[in-house]
Amino acid sequence: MADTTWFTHDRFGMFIHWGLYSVPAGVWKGKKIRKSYSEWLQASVPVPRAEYRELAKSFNPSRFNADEWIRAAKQAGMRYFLITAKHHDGFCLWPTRVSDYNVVDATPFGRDILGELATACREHGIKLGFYYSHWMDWDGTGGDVSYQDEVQIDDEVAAREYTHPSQEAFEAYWQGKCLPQVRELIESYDPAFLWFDTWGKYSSEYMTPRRQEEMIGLVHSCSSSCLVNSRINFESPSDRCDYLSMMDNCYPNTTFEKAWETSGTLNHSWAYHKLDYEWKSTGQLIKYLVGNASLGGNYQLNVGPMPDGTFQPAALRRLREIGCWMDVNGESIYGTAASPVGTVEWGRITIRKAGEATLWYLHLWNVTPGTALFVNGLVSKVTRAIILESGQPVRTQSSDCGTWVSFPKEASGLLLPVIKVEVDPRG
Ligand code: FHN
Repeated sequence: MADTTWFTHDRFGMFIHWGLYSVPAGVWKGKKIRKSYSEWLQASVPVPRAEYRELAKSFNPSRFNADEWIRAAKQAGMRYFLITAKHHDGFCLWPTRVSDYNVVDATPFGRDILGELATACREHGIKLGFYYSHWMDWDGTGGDVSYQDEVQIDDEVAAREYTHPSQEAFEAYWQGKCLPQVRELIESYDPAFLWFDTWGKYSSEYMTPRRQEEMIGLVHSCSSSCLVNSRINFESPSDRCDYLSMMDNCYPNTTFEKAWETSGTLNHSWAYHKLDYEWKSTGQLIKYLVGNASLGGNYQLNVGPMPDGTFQPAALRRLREIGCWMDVNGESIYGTAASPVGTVEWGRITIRKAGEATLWYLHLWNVTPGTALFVNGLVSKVTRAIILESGQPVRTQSSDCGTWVSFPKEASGLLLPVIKVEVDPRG
């Protein structure tokens, strides 16, 4: 097992879904595709493989600037960055030696996207990770685990192309494409973590204990620090996974022994979908981050860049707003630990050790300004309490089973205010 200290400390990362599917962006031949995730285009229409591959000729993100992406992540308060090196369609964002179905050999763009991002991450001190679709690869090399339960296939050619592979065919893909590419990714870019993706009943059929061990063994033989997530087999992950990944947009209400994270979307689709307007509010997104942190978990917020390589204005605006909140409240997130008293009805709690003292960060979600909230279980002596954003002192009063903390009326305009309470455990 690798060391997850940095991961739990950093708490917040950016997830990117970007590839050939970003070009049609959820609309194929004038019609909105059936599946609401635009990256599922190939399966959802379904598009015969040869026709789908033609999309590579129009992938030319002339405005892509790795530095701008990583800056946007950093300014949002994110400390790590994760991108789809290869999604289910099998297309690769780096010049893999294993297949010419990649950004350098098959597109007019011809640049190593992962390489440029790795450089920008290094320069900005951001940890880099890769999403690699290991069990599902629709490129016809044997990894075509079917999605027939998810979308209806009524095209004869596509139906013939996309059926569950035999174990022999899958093994050929596994040995011939999947494992060599994972090795290549680690050897070329030295990622801090890998994010594998399975769900549903077929994951155990293909991600057998033997294959999981083979993958984890390979990762560890190439890197002693690269983390592996549990969605290598969501149904039954190996104990050797370093951290747990929840299902998409799932926010648990419990703590876990291992490091864990939720990956969530800004709107609905993971990749850019031109008809997706289901944007979550900035406040809601911050609540997901805080909620997970209060239970010892991380949050990976996804952006689907447009085909020209830029982020949508609606995405950028949210990232900037989250960044403003993190600028003043970030210490209540980074390096904090789970609430010692679980969840509370008025908000969430994170804590941090500071020498002898313990800092309690009270995230006020449902407190009327001008009233007080009760922190049940906070029985040690409070030495100081302030509104984190402004530094304004707030009054506290102890009782046998907890502490009353006042929330000043004039702070009513703050977005998701945090009160920092310093506690002397000896008191
Ligand atoms: O099918 C994928 C989906 O496209 C996306 O990549 C998400 C991210 O967690 N994972 C799968 C669905 O759970």
